[in-house]
Amino acid sequence: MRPVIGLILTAVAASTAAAFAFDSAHLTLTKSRPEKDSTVSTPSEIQLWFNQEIQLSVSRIDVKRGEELLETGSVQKTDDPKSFKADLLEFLDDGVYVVQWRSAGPDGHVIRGKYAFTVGSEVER
Ligand SMILES: [Cu+2]
Repeated sequence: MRPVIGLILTAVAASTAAAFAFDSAHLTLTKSRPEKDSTVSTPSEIQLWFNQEIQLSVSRIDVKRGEELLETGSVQKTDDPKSFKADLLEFLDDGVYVVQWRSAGPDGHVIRGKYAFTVGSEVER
C-alpha cells in the first residue's frame, strides 16, 4: 500500500473512532413521565429528563396517536435544567401514544427520539 493512502486510512479510522467517542457524550433521554412502555391514566403533561442540560430553543415534544398529532402547549423549562415538559391540551382516550422529542445539549447537536406509552382507564391511580 502506498504510504499516502495508508496515512489517509489511518486518519479516517481515527476520526471515526473520535466520532463514536463523541457520540456517547451526546444528549440522551434518561427518564420520562409517562414512562416508556408504561400504562397510565390520562396524563396532563409530558416531561422528559436528559443526561445534560438542554437547550429549550431547539426542544420539541410531539404526541401522536397513530397519525393524529395531539394538541400540546409549547415546551417549558422546569426547575431541573436537564429537563423540559409540555402540557397536553387534550384528554387522552385509551390507546397507545407515541412521544416524539427533539432537543440538544450544550454542544448544540440536535438529537431526536421517540417512545410509546399506553393510556388505560382501568389503571388504578
Ligand atoms: Cu453532540
